[in-house]
Amino acid sequence: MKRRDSFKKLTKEDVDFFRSVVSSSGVIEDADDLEHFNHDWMRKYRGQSKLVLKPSTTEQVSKILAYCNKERLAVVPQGGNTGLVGGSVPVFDEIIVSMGNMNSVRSFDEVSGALVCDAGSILEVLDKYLEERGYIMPLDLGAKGSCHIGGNVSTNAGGLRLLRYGSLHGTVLGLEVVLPDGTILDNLSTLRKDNTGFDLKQLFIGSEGTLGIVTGVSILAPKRSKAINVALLGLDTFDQVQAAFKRSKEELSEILSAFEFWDHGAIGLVKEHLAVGANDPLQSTYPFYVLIETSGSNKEHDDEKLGAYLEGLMTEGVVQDGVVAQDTTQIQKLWAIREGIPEACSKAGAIFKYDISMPVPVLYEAVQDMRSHLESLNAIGKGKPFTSVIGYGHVGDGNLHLNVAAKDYSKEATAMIEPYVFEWTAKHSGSISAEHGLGISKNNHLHYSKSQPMIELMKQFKNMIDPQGIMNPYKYLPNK
Ligand code: FAD
Ligand code: S2G
Ligand code: ZN
Repeated sequence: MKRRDSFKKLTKEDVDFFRSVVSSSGVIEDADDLEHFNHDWMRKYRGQSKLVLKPSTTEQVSKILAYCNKERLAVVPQGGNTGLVGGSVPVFDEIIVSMGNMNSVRSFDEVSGALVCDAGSILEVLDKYLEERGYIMPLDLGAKGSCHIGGNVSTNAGGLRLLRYGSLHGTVLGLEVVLPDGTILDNLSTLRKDNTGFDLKQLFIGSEGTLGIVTGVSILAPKRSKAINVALLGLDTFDQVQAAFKRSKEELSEILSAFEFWDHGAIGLVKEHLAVGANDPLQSTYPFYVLIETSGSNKEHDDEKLGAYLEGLMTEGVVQDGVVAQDTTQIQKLWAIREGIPEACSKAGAIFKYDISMPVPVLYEAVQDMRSHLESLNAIGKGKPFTSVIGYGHVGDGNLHLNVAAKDYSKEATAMIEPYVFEWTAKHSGSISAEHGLGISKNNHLHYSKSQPMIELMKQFKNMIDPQGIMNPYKYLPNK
């Protein structure tokens, strides 16, 4: 891919202008300091940005974008830089606008639970702020210590609590967004109901920095449950995982707050690479694991319900082993196994990540078919291009994280699994990106999940909002 000639190259005058807007502390030009911003979390994508701007106010963001729009300077908005599709780092020398300095809570309504905060607020910091007030963030991901709520909104992040609290399309009440020409859209409503015109905020949720910069978020926080239980189960087949899931919806019903699974390969990598691997309390290893979380208001009632559910599964042989966490420490230890899987994967070499959604019954077939496909190419095993294929994810969302470990990210290796994995997903009526978005790694495969008329309409909308194309270029929509 080639750098677009229509984008201006940065000049000293440009930098002087930006210094007049964000003062020197908000301007990063030093090559070593730039490294951190130019690399993505997986260290798979690397940009050559010469300038990072760190605005502290919405007005500063507005001035920056108005100038970039006039001068045709390309921009990449960056939050916690934990994205997994290459969306948060430049492709060439785009200016990075890092939101880290905009991290204040603006207001919190203790009656409704409506929280209004800056986009650069870290998810875990917000959750702690809410915990002190008896509330909880309606999303949780393994990246919570670094990711920003503005990045979560921009990627429409799913995560570990979607099963209980739904998607950001439902929990976000309003957004403050700066459009490419510097216009500030102030729609930071805290109303649960507002049926006055097109619901414009929805278009920015999941737009991955291609339509503007989210500077403020209004989100509805649920009350934090007093009674939390977590159980870890060992199972022999994915059919049993599904049976346990179906039963959990029937028998745990309103207190079910998470249902995560992982396979033997995933726990193997966690035990091989991470200390939290020692947290596994089960006596043997199993082909499949399930972590179930319940969140309710009455511990006794929940303990009884969970106990009856687990007993039923055990006596009917649906699960082979199981343990219920006895205290908060054990709860954290079990979650640490699940949340450690991405890091463990990244230590297994070059990881090809496929975040796909599909009907639950076929969820694990994607892993089995990928393995057989690589075996048919004689391409997996010791000394071969690929070393392992593992699966884990959010069963309740029909969301599989298919991770294929390889020796390197070579074109030959990529060609063995792409477009195979996208064709497989389309054939099984799935989506080629369930929650991580498109970025630079999935944009050219969008047609496997969206029709041409839909892609055309997305392009028209993008051109209307960002006619100069300066917002996060080369990504999200298919390149010509
Ligand atoms: P960044 O990575 O900085 O940016 C992501 C995208 O959003 C980019 O396109 C960027 O340009 C844009 N962007 C960022 N901030 C703004 C803004 N203020 N305005 C406009 N555009 C913006 N994702 C899930 O969905 N579910 C998971 O369970 C999950 N688990 C993860 C676990 C680990 C260990 C890791 C490393 C990642 C995980 N992710 C998960 C992926 C990632 O954390 C999410 O996509 C997250 O929402 C990204 O937030 P961020 O602030 O890091 O955004
Ligand atoms: C998760 C994280 C990223 C990955 O752990 O739920 O979204 O695919 C993933 O490793
Ligand atoms: Zn996930």
